[in-house]
Amino acid sequence: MKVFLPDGAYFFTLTLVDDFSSVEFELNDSVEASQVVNFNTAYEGQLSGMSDVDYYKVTVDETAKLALVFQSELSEGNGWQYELLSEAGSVLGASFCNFTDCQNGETLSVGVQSGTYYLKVHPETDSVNESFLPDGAYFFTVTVVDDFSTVEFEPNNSAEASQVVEFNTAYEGQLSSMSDVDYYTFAIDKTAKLAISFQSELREGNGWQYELLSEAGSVLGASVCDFTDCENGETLSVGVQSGTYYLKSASRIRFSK
Ligand SMILES: [Ca+2]
Ligand SMILES: [Ca+2]
Ligand SMILES: [Ca+2]
Repeated sequence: MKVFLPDGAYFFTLTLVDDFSSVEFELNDSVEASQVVNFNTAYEGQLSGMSDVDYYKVTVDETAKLALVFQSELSEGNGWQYELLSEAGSVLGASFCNFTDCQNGETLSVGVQSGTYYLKVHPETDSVNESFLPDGAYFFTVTVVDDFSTVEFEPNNSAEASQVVEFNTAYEGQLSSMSDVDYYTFAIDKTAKLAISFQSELREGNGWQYELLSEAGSVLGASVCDFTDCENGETLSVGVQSGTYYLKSASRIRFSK
């Protein structure tokens, strides 16, 4: 197939750079082989093939908010998928990074307890076709943010495991997978009108569904938040008595088996 033969010469240069502290080291394809990384340090890695997976490991010694900044060198339609995993392997936060959004950089914030956590980076698509491999490097920085009061703490997948939240405080959460469900709980000590303001970071066609539940589990109010409306923010108002309530958030499209 000579027609596919690239014409002309190609050139390359090998250079040994002394400062290797912030670069990826293969093989790092499993939790066991994960590369230990430091906070507040920009790392540069790349996916070498569709089967490449990169694991990085951080240790947190306090309850904190982890901010993960992820960015790509190039604007790639088939980009990167990355996940923040607990030591036990549960997904605490996840994101797809592609196109110019990824080139501009994005931040994923997750509340964590002290412990060991893993960042897993792999191709956005599950295909083994190498034409879907994102080109160029990716960059990430993990930072511990002192103010962790307004972030979601996983696992919060049931009323029993719900996260206690305060009034008049903006919380940031995310659905880490289609099966992720987030529960928040709060107590009300009088008859009142409860206003829930809900907003999304991005304009998403498959948006969020959230519900206000009574302690017994009845749905007192519900809304679907999607597209520009959700990006702009909306408010759901419900009259409530004193008692315990839950806010439940889930993805709008639910897959059933
Ligand atoms: Ca790699
Ligand atoms: Ca790897
Ligand atoms: Ca979540």
